[in-house]
Amino acid sequence: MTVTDHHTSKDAAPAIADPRIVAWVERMAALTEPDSVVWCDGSAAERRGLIATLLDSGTLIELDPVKRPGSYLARSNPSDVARVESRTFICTDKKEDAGPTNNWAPPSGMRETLHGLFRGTMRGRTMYVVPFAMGPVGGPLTRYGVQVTDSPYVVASMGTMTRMGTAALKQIGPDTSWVPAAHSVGAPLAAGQEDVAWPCSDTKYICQFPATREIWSYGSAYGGNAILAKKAFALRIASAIGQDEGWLAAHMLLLKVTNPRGRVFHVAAAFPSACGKTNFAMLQPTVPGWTVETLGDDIAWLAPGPDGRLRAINPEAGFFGVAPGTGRSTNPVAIDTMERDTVFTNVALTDDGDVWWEGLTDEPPAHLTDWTGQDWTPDSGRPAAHPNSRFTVAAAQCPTIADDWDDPAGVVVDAVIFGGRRATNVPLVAQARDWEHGMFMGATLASERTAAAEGTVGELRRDPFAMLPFCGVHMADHWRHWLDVGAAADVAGGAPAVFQVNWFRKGADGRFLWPGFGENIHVLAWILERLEGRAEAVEGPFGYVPAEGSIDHAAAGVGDQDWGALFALDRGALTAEAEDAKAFLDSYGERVPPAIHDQLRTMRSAIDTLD
Ligand code: GTP
Ligand code: SPV
Ligand code: MN
Repeated sequence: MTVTDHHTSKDAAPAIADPRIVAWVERMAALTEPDSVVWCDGSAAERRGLIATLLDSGTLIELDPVKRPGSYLARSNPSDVARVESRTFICTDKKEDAGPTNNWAPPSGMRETLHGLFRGTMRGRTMYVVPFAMGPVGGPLTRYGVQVTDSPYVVASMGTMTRMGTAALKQIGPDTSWVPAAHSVGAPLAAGQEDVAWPCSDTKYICQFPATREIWSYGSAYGGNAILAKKAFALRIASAIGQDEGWLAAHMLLLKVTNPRGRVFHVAAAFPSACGKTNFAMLQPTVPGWTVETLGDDIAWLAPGPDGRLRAINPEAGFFGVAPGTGRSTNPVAIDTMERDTVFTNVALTDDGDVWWEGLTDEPPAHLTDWTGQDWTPDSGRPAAHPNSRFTVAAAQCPTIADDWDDPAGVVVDAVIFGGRRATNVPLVAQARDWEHGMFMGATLASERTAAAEGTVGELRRDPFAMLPFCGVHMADHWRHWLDVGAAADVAGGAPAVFQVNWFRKGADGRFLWPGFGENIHVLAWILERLEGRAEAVEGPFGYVPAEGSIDHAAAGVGDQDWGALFALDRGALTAEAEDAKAFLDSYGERVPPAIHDQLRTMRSAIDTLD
C-alpha cells in the first residue's frame, strides 16, 4: 500500500506494515503535509544517512574521529533544553482521573488544539515513520509503538534508545496493540526557506491520552519531550496500561549485584530525575568481592512472573544520561560507555574536537566553545555545558552491562529502593518494615529539584515514586496499584524488600556527609545482607536503620561524627516533616489508600517517642 495524497515523494509502506499503521500514517501525512514520508528500517545504512543529513543541516557537529570515534555534538536552541512539565498534559475524560499532580485537558478540546497545530506542521520537511519495541522484540512484557516525527535528530535518538525498525514493525499484527506517537518540532519551512540547526517552537504541548493510548508532542526536540518511547510511552501511557493489565511502569534503574559468596540479586531503584540512577546502575564497588552489573538506568517495567514473583525488564535499549557530574572518579563506567558512537547534546566542545562538561575533569580546559557556541574560559562565570546536557548511547556499549539485561522474561526483583536528594531529615538508608511501609516511603518521597525540567533548582518537592512528572493515572491510584501488585507477589512467594536511601544529606557546613558513588556499595551491601538475615538493624521512625557496626563507615572514609549526622533524628524537624506529609496526602483526597495514612500515623507515633 502506498501513501497517496498531495504534493510529493512518499515511500511505499513496507508490505509487512499492519494496515492500521499504514492508515494512521496516511492520516498524519494528510494532516501535517510533509514533503516526503520515510519508513525507518533501523539499519546501519539508514543511521549513516540520518547522520549525514544532520551534519548537513548543522544539527550535529562531528567530533574528532580518533578521540571520540563515531560521535557527534548537538546544540539545542537555548529555549529547548529540558522537559517542560508545565506543558505536559494528561488528557482523560474526567479531570479527577488525571489526579492532582498532572496538568489536565479534556481529550476532545486538546485534540482540536493539536489538530490545529499539526495542520501543515511538516511542510518542507520529511516525516519519518519510526516503529519501535519497548523491551526485547517478541518478549512477553514487550510493547510496541510507532512514532512519526519531522526531526531526524529524534529518529537517530529513537534508534539508540529503542529497538527501532523493521523487526519491531513485524511484531505488530492485526491483534497487537500499539501506541501511536505523533511528534513535530512545530517549525514548517516555506518554499526556499533555510532551516536552522535546531528547529523547534515556542509553543509546546506534550500530550498523553491514556484511554486511547496515544501521544502527541509539539514544539520540542529535546529528550523526553520528543523521544516519545521514553517518558511519554514507557512511563505515562505504560502506567495506564499497567494498571489495566496488572503490571508496573517505574522510573527505576535496574542492577544486578553479586556478593562475595557468589549469590546474585537484582535491585530496582527509583530516584527522581538527575538524582543518581545512572550512577547507581553503573556502580563500581570500592569493597572487594562485590560486583555490580547494569541492566537499565531510567525505566523498569515490573510484572508478576509465572511463579507470581515480580520480574522486571528495562524496556529501553540505550542511555540518555546526565553529563555534568559524570567523570572518571564518579562514574568511570559511563565514561567508558561513551568513548565512541555517542551523541552528546548541549555539552561544551574542546579546541581539539572532543567534549567537556563540569565534573568530567577536576581542571577545566583553558578554552572551550560552550553549549551555546560561544567562546568560554574558566573565568567566564557561567557553565560551559548546560546543567541538563546529556549523552545518548547504546546500552550494549556499557562495559558492565549484565548478561541478563535483555532477557525477555526479565529478572526477579529482590529489592526495591526509593531515593531522593534530601539535605536534611532523611537517613542514609532505612529498610521498610513491610510492603505497605515501603509503599508509604515511595508515596511520600521528596527531593530537591534538578535541571532535568524547568523550575527552580534546589526547591524541595514531593516526588512520589519519582513519578511526579511521569504518571499517566491519578497518583493515588498508582499507589493503590503498587500496593495490590506487591500484596499479590507476597502471597505468591515474596514481594521484594523495600528500602529508602539518601546520598545527599548535608552537614551544617553545606558539604555532603556521604561520599557517594562507588562507596554506595556499603549501603547496597547492607541492604542485601538484610535480605539474607546477616546484618543487624534498629527500628525508628523511618523503619530499620543499620545497627552500630553493621556498616563499616570508616572504610567509606566517613568519621563517627558524620556517620551519626547521617542518621540524626531531630524531633522538631521530623514533626514538621510529618505534618507536611499529612497535608500532602490530604491534598490527594479520598483516593489515597488507607494503608498509606496508617503508615503515617505509625511514623508520627515513633517521632513522638523521640527525645
Ligand atoms: P535522569 O536521567 O534525569 O532520570 O537522572 P538519573 O537519576 O539517571 O541521574 P544521574 O545518575 O545521571 O545523576 C545526576 C547527578 O547526580 C550527577 O551530577 C551525579 O554526579 C550526581 N550523583 C549521582 N550519584 C551520586 C552520589 O552518590 N552522590 C552525590 N553527591 N551525587 C551523585
Ligand atoms: C528525566 O528527566 O528523568 C530523564 C530525561 O530521564 S528525559 O528523557 O528528558 O525525561
Ligand atoms: Mn529519568
